[in-house]
Amino acid sequence: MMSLAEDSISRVPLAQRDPEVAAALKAEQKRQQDNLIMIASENLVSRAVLEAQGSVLTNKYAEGYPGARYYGGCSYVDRAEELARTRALQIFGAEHVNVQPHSGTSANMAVYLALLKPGDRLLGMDLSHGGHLTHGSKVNISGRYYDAYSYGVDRGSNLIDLEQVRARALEVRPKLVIAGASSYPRQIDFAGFKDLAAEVGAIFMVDMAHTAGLIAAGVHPSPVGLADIITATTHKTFRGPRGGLILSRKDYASCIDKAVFPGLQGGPLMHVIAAKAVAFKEAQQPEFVTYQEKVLSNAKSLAAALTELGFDLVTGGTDTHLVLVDLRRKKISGNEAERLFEEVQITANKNIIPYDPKGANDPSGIRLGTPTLTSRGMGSEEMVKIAAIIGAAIDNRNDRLFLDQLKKEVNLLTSEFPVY
Ligand code: DSN
Repeated sequence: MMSLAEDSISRVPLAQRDPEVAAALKAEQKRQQDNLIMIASENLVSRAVLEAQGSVLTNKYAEGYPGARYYGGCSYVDRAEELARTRALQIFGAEHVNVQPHSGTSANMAVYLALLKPGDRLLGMDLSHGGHLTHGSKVNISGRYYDAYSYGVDRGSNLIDLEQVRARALEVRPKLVIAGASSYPRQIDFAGFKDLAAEVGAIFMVDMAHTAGLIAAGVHPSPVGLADIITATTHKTFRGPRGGLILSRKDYASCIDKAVFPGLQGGPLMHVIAAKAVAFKEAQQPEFVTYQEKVLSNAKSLAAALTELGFDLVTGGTDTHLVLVDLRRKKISGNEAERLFEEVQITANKNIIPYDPKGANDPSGIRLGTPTLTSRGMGSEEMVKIAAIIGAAIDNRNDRLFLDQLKKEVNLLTSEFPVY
């Protein structure tokens, strides 16, 4: 291998320059091909998105915003960011967008920095009921720097009961009310949330990280026009590069932009912003709507097939891209199920269920999502097959030979639907 000194701007390909990292990348690509990826927050990006993200824009510093940067040489990255902003606004119909947050967490932190002072009160969905770490969990900065309170789901139905949320809001009197979740399989009544936030004089924020793609395609209700501020990620249902964004009304534009930069972040990841622009263009194509419709219909097929096999689903089903399975009736824990699925090459994550008698380290549920499988072109027929494999794996978890047979069935399915 040539030394860096001999070849400081290396033209040597990765496999030669760093065989160890190259091997890890190759193995990961094979893992993505060989496994049925059912992590609800993951997806597969297009080649075009990969290309933009792996581009020379990674070399550029561009602190500031298009037309007002703190560095020279920004004309082309300005173009990429303007394309991303214009397309995002067209897609969601919002008044303002900031496409610089490095992640959903950064987006949420920027909103809190913009709107709250340390110690101010916020009200978000309980993490153990399907909320998110950044919505006020005590182990997160959102629950440590702010006075965070939570609402949960109804004990009987496991649904968000707006009357209960309203009662909690009246009791807590928060400055910020957050709607949005990471393992809630149902639609959220954004209009109802808006009303209760208004009643207590709170700012209303929606974190639509999980459902952004569905919302962009118009197959899920949009919070735009209802929420004051909306945060999202671009890599879940949206199927773009890993990153975040913030939509807001015009009157919040300046404080949000100042909170993202210079408040929270320095130089934006311009290669990721270019890849976001590409993903936004993809989201403007008619095929994107067809794709998101299929994400939903696949989740419904999966839910129906699992129910048929005797699985309990939290809330009894889904209207989104995910199902949350309560495994207690199958006498297997979330950890055991996650490990068992891995043996047959299904990738999923253990998940706490509302009112879980067990803790987050070995919870009673598993979360299954359809975005990645749908990106591979799988449909309802495959969802039924996958549900059957899941059911058979759990029922025969101690039968090594049987599990090997199931793995072969998975191999057959994955080979029929190539990833890249
Ligand atoms: N960790 C993500 C998820 O899996 O839902 C949310 O940030």
